[in-house]
Amino acid sequence: MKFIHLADVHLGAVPDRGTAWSSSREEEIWTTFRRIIAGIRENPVDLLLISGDLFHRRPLRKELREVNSLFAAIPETNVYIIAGNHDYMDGRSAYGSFEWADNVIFFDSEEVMCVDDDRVPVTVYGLSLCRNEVKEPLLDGVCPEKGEGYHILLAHGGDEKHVPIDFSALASAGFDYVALGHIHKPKAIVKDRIVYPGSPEPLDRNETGKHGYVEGFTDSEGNIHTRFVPASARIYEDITLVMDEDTTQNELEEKLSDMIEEKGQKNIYRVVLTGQRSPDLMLLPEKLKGCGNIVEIRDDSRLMYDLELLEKKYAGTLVGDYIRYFSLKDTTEIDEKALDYGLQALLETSMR
Ligand SMILES: [Mn+2]
Repeated sequence: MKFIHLADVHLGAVPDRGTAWSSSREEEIWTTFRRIIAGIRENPVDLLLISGDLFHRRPLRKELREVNSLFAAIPETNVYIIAGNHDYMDGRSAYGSFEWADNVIFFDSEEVMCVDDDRVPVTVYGLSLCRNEVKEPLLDGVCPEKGEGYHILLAHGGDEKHVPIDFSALASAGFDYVALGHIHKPKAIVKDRIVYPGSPEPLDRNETGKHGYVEGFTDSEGNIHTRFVPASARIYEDITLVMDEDTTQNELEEKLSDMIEEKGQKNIYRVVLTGQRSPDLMLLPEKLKGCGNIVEIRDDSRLMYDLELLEKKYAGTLVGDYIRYFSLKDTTEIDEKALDYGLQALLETSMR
């Protein structure tokens, strides 16, 4: 028995609105989904499990027709779908009245329903979210019926506002596999047993690292094994640039361009500036954005002042008092920034 487990595809999402690459990202979410289905067409699996948030919001009828035609093109695979908190199934949802292809099973209720697969010895259990917030622990007490074959549960949530889950209870409930959705980074709660595949495409800058889906198969002894398959067109990654007293703007731009070339021009980066920089550095953080797809520049660097020396030199003046004020208290990150910026402003005016 073989299956593919997808979740949180978020068709219709527009990541990084306002950036040059945003509309490409909107298309890539669809393209990657189509590519995964095309892969199943070439190498059929028994089950395709879609654990919620296939769509970023309530799907339109034309979007359902589109995905349904993709599913109809993989008739050897039975497709099981639940709704998540983004594409939740309420009275106004196009999910409600839609007529799916013969190989598609949509779970339309917030109560757990179960379906015996018509081709492989599997019983699939599933429940949809019918609201965007569900604080009730809907999975508490849920367990498989007695019977032969594999018992697979599809569910969406796992945080406080979206079906809180007691994972240790779920682990001992008796399911052979729990196909979860909602968390966008891939995560196995219990290896090969309780798994979040993550979203096939990352949707924002915090979703760094590999994205894809999970492939499952049974071995000769009948045990289920899973494997994460990377599938995204791009990834988000953080780049840290460490500065020292000799660093110049030009050097930063060259270093950043080199790193982006090495890591991939297509990927999307968040750049963090760290280290200590000279008060004489002409730093233009926004200009660094020209080096690639850069969604954010964060400046965590500190100005390099010899505080002891300055405090002595400017003793009895505003500059000296300013340094003294900070040296007498327990400084937070914000204090450090205030000290840097304040000192820079004071020194610039006192040098006139
Ligand atoms: Mn979700």
